[in-house]
Amino acid sequence: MSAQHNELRVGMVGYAFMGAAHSQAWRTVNRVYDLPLRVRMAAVCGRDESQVAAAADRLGWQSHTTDWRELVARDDIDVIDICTPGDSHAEIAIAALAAGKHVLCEKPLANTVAEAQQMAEAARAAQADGVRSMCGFNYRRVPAVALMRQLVAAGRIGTIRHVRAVYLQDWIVDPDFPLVWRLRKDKAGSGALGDIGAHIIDATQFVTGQRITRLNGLTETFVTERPLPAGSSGLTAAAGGGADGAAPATGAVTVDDAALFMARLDGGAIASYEATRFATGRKNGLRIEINGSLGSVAFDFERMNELEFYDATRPSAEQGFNRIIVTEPEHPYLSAWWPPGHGIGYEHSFTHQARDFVEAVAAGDDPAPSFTDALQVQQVLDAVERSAGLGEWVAVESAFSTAPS
Ligand code: SOE
Repeated sequence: MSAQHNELRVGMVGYAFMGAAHSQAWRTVNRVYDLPLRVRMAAVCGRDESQVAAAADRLGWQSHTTDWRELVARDDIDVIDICTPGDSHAEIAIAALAAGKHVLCEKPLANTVAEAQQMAEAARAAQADGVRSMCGFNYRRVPAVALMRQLVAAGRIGTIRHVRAVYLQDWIVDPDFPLVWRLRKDKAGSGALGDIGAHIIDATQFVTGQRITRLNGLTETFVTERPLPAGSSGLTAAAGGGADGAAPATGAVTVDDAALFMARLDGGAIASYEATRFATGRKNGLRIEINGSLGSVAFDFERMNELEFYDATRPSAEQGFNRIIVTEPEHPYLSAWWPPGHGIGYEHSFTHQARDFVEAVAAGDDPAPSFTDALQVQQVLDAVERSAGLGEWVAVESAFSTAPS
């Protein structure tokens, strides 16, 4: 970091949905929280010169480039923020860490366990030189989810029996939705499983403090062929296409549309998970419920400023799910925002993520979730795909079973 100016100079690679969310966070974090370092949005990187120049202007970046290697090599950049599709996470993160840059990398960490292992090893090696790294599982930074963890950690629901989590979307229900990168294994690694299933895996492990050890899963691809997007590169048409007005060329969907699995956690809980892009009518329906011996907590992203808490220790005549409005200053992250009852949104979780990252870098701490935490999520994703292929229970290889390096 630029010590003389107490600045943290960020270079971001990628500027689509996640790049826009991260840009909003970098723009606001110092205006909302009193932090020891001031973020400078130094540069944004993208492949197309005119598009990345427009993105720099729209999102508030001071400069732009089309070469991420140039960004990594600059000595006036302290942080590389990776907001690209998963097929480039490993190459960019490993180069950035080797160059002594702190790294924030979007989820899932990588497209394969092997890549995630290389990233986690590179992060551990860089740690010795004070280089910090974090994976961007933003939902753990929704205040109601962080409050869920506080209640569970305080024993308010007792021994955890059940973990129940779904992440439901419907943006590709239309078979004519084009074959975008999230539907290609070579770009995304997996489909709903890694894109949104990773979120509920991380969030439930974060809330419970327990890790998934064994699971039995299935995946499904409902629509196996889709029209190629305009200007597709690197794709071979599966059928059709051509200037004669025939049906647009199509390409094969090579990832899951939906994934379901049941699991055992290392603290004794049993769990069910569902991630799908075919839950017609559910736009971003992330729901988590944890049932314990003394009560339950339940979160629904469609009501993200609320948490339901059932306290079984209350007199039976008073029992029922208590709807906590999570907007009090004592609730996680909320002290910096609005007076009670006003609420916050999806984008605020990214500002909370940026705050935690900046505070950790300033303090010389390692932010969470680490690349090793994210590697463990990747191992769960891999186990679901192995189980789906075998049709049986499989063990989750654990990132934490290896001896600390
Ligand atoms: C698409 O499913 C997506 O943009 C995910 O990639 C994000 O992680 C999620 O927060 C919203 O939906």
